[in-house]
Amino acid sequence: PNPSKHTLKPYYVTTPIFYVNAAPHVGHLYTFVLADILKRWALLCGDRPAVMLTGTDEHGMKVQRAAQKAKTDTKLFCDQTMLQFDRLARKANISYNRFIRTTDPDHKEAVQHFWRELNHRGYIYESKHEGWYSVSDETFFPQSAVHLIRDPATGRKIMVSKETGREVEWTSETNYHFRLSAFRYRLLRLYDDNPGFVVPATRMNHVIQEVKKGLGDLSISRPAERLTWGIRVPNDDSQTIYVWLDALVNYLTQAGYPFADRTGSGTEWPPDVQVIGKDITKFHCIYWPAFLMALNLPLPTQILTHAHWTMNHAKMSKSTGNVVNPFFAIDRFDVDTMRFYMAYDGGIADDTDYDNYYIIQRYKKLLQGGIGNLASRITRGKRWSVHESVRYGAGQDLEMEPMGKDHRTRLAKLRAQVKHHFGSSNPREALHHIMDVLALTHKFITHYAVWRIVNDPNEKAQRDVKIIIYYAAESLRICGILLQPFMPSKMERLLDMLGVDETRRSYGYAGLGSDLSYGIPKGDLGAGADTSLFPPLTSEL
Ligand code: ME8
Repeated sequence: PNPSKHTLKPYYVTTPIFYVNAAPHVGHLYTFVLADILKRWALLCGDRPAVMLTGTDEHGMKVQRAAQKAKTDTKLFCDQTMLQFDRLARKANISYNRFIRTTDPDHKEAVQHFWRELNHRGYIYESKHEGWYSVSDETFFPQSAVHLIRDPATGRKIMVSKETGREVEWTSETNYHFRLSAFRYRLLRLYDDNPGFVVPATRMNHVIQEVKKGLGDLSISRPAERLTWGIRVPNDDSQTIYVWLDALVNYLTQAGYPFADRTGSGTEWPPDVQVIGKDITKFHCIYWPAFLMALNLPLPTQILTHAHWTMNHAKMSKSTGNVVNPFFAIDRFDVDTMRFYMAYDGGIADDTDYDNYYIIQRYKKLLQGGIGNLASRITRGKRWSVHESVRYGAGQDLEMEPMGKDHRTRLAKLRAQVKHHFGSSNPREALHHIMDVLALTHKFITHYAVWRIVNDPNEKAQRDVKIIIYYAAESLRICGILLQPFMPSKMERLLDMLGVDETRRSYGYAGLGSDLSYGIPKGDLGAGADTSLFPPLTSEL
């Protein structure tokens, strides 16, 4: 262990905290998986500890109404749904450090402290507020952002948000406001100085346009008689803190806010990356940095906004109900298959339509037929020893034709390229890159037809076999190491099959020839298709 590791600021990654108004669906699984991959990647690179935060957003009108509808006590209702999100995180092998709930006592203290600080610095004032409130989005919309439509379900005329299509209700009340308008210039400076603050760039541009259009002040409390379910405004029991202000502070609560040191040094603050869905861009890319700026707190380095999973091209959503149950999906396809599918097909810029057909295609072609097939061919080969090939083959060349040279070059460059894609917060590109190299390895061994050469008693042929097996084994080992963040259990098994020592599975060993000690499988490989890395699927469609 590196002794300085513990004095370094940990890598800090967060997910949004999920509303507990309904059960999780595969859209939530996607966010979990993306954030978990980023955390595991940081650990794989091994230069500092890593912290991942997830949890549930339990206050507000939306949850209060869902509990009323279920005729359940609100806290009890939260306790029940919260467990489903936590259960999903565990089932999906999400390595979070804390599952935070906004009903946790330390969070409540952090929010009230945050409020007092904003107030102390003169950023809060009281005034009358009128506007259209969407409970579903937990946000006010100005008149220009709503329109009247006929509800297709009931035929009733209703007012909805133009942006989200969700129903809004007219609200007129006195409440507290945050001087968001005072931050317009500083926000634009932030975006200008940090073009990577919001990923992808298209969404960054959209945020800049929004802020350029102008920013009004933000209502940050509701009368307690309207919204009872929430944290009270300090020194004013008649008002409840707005659920989004409450929710955003969760990221600070984890780091131990209020900080002993003003900037939070000595903790994991600030986040290196915050993963969110594109639906909540405004809250994280405009309101959130403004809140932090108001208190002179360090800002997150990057907000990674991802696209949505759709069903028949409509956004999967709890309120609409067009959702896929992630528990069933994991039971059916296995956790690592789902993690793989989400990361391989899931969009950052563009939405993806969820489809079992593609899960099965990816499984058969890339996992079972690709990496699984390669692993069993190499590790179960009766007529060669991986161990011997590795010791012999390192640094040796076949009289390499372009095919072999290309393969070797790609292997040698792979880890740096994967790191590059992670550096631009693009695990999907990283994954595609790794899978492309595996496909090339497949071509490589097919091209040299090693199972034919092995029959040739000629000394040169026997040497060539070892060299070919060496390069194929290196591909599996390197890809196996680099794929660990995506498919932790399967890759553990693969590296065991290859006999890679547990202490040699980090980024530093992912170079070509970085480990020459492997090749003797750990444990019994088992026989038959059902014991292979990616066994045949039991059900197809
Ligand atoms: O917005 N595709 O909570 P939420 C991909 N509590 N991701 C999806 C998705 C889909 N179809 N549907 C949801 C909230 N998500 C607030 C957040 S943070 C301080 C407060 C994911 O339960 C996506 O990450 O509505 C989205 O941002 C998140 O779930 C919203 O979950």
